[in-house]
Amino acid sequence: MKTIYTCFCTDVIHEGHINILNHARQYGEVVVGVLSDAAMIRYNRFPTISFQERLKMVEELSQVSKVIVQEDIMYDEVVRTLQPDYIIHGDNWKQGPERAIRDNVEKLLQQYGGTLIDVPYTYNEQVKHIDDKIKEKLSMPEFRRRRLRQLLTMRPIVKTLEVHSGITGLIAEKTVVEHNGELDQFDAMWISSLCDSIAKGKPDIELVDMTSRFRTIDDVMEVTTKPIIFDGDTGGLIEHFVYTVRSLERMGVSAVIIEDKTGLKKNSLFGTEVMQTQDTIEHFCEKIKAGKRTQLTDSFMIIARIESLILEKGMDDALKRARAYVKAGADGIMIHSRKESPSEILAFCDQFRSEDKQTPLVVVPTSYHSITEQELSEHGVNIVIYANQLTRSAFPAMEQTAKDILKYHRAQEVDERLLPIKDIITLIDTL
Ligand code: SPV
Ligand code: MG
Repeated sequence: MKTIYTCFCTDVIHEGHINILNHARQYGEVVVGVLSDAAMIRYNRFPTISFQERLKMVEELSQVSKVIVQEDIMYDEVVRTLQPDYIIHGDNWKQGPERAIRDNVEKLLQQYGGTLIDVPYTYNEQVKHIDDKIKEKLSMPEFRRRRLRQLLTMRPIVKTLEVHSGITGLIAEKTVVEHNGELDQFDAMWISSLCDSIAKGKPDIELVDMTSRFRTIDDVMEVTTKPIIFDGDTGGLIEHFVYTVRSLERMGVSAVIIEDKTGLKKNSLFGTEVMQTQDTIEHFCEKIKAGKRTQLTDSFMIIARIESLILEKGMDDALKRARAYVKAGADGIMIHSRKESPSEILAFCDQFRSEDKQTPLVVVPTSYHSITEQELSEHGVNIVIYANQLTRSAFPAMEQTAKDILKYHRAQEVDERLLPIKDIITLIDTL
């Protein structure tokens, strides 16, 4: 009896999967791998049901003889242990980043004369409808809110990209890359006060009001499913902050980060070049406590951001504040720096981690951008936020285009570096 293997990374079985299984059955005994959650979220949708439920769903299929767990996106381990005569998959993996997985399988099979079978991918109204329903479920407040906490247990470091509109949200949502045989995507989105303000042509001084900031969240939420970390600036007055917490929680935002500054807030990247006042430990702890008392779900996180290094108050002050904020109930600590070297951030992380193994650590490597995610993770960082790179990449491109149209009195010279019209009109999903 020959063995035929396929791997499922789905939380619903539809006619496309049945088609693959019916095909597979003709070749021999069908073994199905269920991709682990950790592997699935590297390039695919976040699962809406538990891994055990996904396993059971596949086990119940009559065409399936055996179910195994596939721990990795690439098939090396499975092929080594199972040595299937055939591997079967929908032909959709011939395009896009998933091609790397197909290449991996092809190479592995060649080593011992196994055969790869691509069956035409099933995509019709019904499959699209099932797809839409899962996406809708993932975007619901309950699902989305708790996803950040889930990711913190599943990812070595949660990679977060700044977004400030529907279109930037779609970039964070949909971008998947293949590099050196590895697939990757962003885990979460950051609604930056800086970039939300810049998009509106305003300074980052808590001038853009909460109603407008919530509008941005809503625009992003309408077209995405990934969790949102909201830059709450100082959180404002304690009496106001509690209302913000409730609103964010209700909307399905996963976390708010508030910084320990008071009075007229200026962007941290100005450092001590402008007048900025740090809050007292006591008052900021009161704000954290008030927020924690107000929130209604267990999934929402209030993360305390420490500005001591930005304001050159020293490492001891930063660590003292971290301890106090955690004691006050903060669900995470963000430590910020505007130095080009990551050394002070790493020193903070090492010391903090030696005292506290649990509390999530968040960093924003804008100025110390040479550091890699792996290095950060090795120093105990759990969330990395790329806080403004999308805005900073779009602005010079748009400005140059405006300049060139003025220069040449026509658009031909700029056209070759623009997204083709066909691509821009198909970028957005239609219902
Ligand atoms: C933001 O993105 O608005 C931030 C991070 O608060 S920073 O600009 O580095 O202060
Ligand atoms: Mg900000």
